[in-house]
Amino acid sequence: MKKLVSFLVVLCVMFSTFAVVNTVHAASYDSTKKYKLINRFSGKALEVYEWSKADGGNIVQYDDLGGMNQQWSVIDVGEGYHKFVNAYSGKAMEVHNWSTADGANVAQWTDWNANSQQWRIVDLGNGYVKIVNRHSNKALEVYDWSTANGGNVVQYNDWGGESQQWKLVEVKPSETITVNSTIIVPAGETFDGKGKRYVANPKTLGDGSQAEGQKPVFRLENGATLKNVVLGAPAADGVHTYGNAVVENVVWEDIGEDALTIKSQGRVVIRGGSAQHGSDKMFQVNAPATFEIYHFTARNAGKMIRQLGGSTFKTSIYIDGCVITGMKEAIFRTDSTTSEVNMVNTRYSNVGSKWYNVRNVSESNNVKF
Ligand code: DGU
Ligand code: CA
Ligand code: CA
Repeated sequence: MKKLVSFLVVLCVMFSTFAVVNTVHAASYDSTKKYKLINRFSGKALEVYEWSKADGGNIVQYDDLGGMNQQWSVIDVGEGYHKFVNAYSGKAMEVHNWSTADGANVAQWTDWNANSQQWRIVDLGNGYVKIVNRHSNKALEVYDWSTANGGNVVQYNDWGGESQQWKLVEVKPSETITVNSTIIVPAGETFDGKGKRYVANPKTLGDGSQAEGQKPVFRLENGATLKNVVLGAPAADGVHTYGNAVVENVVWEDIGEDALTIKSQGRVVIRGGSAQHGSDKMFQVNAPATFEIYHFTARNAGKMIRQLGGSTFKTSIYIDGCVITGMKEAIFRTDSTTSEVNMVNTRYSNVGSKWYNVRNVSESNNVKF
């Protein structure tokens, strides 16, 4: 009898282990890809309603029309959670107002590293996942079994209904363009890549190795904006900026020699986007600059930011709402005693010494995981 009991105990432990393994198993999502989320019951797509860019803009379902407001970055933020960032607005999906109530609205808000903006993606083993909020522990659902366009998306007690099941489908770039000579974005103008992938011709621009002297795929003149671009491999010397520049929703699938270089003095702002797989540097600062990086995902490189070796000019760096993982050396390395960094609302892990030779550092609301 004793033997039978202990056998049963062992069996139970085995089964519960299996159950745990099954429910925590989740596919991995690439931060440089975009996904659409299709509801199982209605067949409709998760979207930001009426192309809102505002904090509080509602999240609903609609016919799958392929718009950027129906495309999402799915970003691993560590500790088993992800954030969902809308490709059009750059804002994060959240349960509004820290609610823990059934039926509470799900909308978008500026990503500030809140638990109400983080979600557990649980693979249901049937091609669908459920998406559970970190703060409330409630599931993302289409309210009241709606099959209508504009049907509201809310949180609800996780009861396993089909209106709480979602399929994540990768949205691939519509086209891959080989760039033979550097694309110049003139002063004050905007280049919108509309989600297309751009790759360097290795014979004319560079093969994306660590060889110096490669040419950039994009050159931004003073006041230019580059947006909605996917840089594929090889990415040669990435993006060069001359003066002020904005780089919005640009992803580097595979960093070339480096991802972006500040070539002359200015204010360079990066909003959203992601870069990964760099052998050494991601962002290179070769001139005095104010460098602001918002809601960017930086993965796997030697260092995220490097001020030109031996240079003593002042670089001011602001990092807000980013996810930074897998930097061998540091987030920022400089040889200048006047350069400074302020990092806020950011999640990071495995970033080497974090600040390498940086004398002026301030930080708030960051989480190391
Ligand atoms: O000796 O100046 O890699 O701008 C080092 C070089 C090096 C730069 C950098 C860049 O720091 O060429 O791409
Ligand atoms: Ca909603
Ligand atoms: Ca370079």
